Amino acid sequence: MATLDDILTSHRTRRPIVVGVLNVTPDSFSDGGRFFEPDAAVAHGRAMVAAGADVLDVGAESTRPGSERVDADEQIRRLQTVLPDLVALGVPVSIDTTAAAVAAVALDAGAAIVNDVAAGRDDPALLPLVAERGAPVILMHMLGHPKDMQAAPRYDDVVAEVRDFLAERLDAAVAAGVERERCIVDPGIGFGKTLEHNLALLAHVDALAALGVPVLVGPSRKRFISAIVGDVAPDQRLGGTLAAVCAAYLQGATLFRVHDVAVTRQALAVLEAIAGA
Ligand code: PMM
Repeated sequence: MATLDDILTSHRTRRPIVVGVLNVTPDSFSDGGRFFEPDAAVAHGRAMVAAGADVLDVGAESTRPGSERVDADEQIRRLQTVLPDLVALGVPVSIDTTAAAVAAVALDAGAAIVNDVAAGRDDPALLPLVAERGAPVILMHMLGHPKDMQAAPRYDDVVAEVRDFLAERLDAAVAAGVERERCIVDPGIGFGKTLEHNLALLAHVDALAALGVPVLVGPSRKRFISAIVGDVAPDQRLGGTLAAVCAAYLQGATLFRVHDVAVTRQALAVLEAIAGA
């Protein structure tokens, strides 16, 4: 089992950290609301821990392209029934939300990490909350908002722009009182990016790793895989997911947000063994 310290030093130790995805939503693109019922959500969390998840990332608001916002009260309602049982599974729980009120309730219930796909831009109270609680935070890049982010994303130099954005959000977190050593950055695969943008970022994870904090990538089951191999259903995108995970690990990423925990663990164990040979 990985401790918070193991996670926050993983960029130096090269220990791969598997973050299991648990969407307590009726409409996620990748698992289609299968874990909206509390019993199903907790059973799936338990299965992912048994399969080797180091962290469970729990979210109650879908961020799929085109999705509508879910207000904080509704997110809290969805989370309150499952968080205590998920925390009791014994691995750090991260809360996937952009709302400080939701993050506060989750931290109160024992969540350990805040995963903010808006990197503190949606809710000005989020980074100060993270600072006050001393919680690690994941700062993700997104162009636009889930509702319109895939409309026509444009960059002059996607790698440089995402790197500069993450550097700026790291500075904003530190200015809010968060220790830099408690920050993790994420290029936000699929969040306001074309296939070419996603591929450029996956090919240049090293430029993000140069920021000196752990890098998380979340390519799991995403649509860019279908854009390469043809139209396959999200749960048929495991091969593509593993290729992206392995490419990112070899360039310095150490946290991998995935749906398929056991096979990701296996792929990373072999990759780690080869890298250490
Ligand atoms: N992707 C999704 C949701 N949350 N958080 C981080 N930090 N990085 C991601 O890539 C990310 C995320 C969307 O995927 P899902 O619908 O499968 O949860």
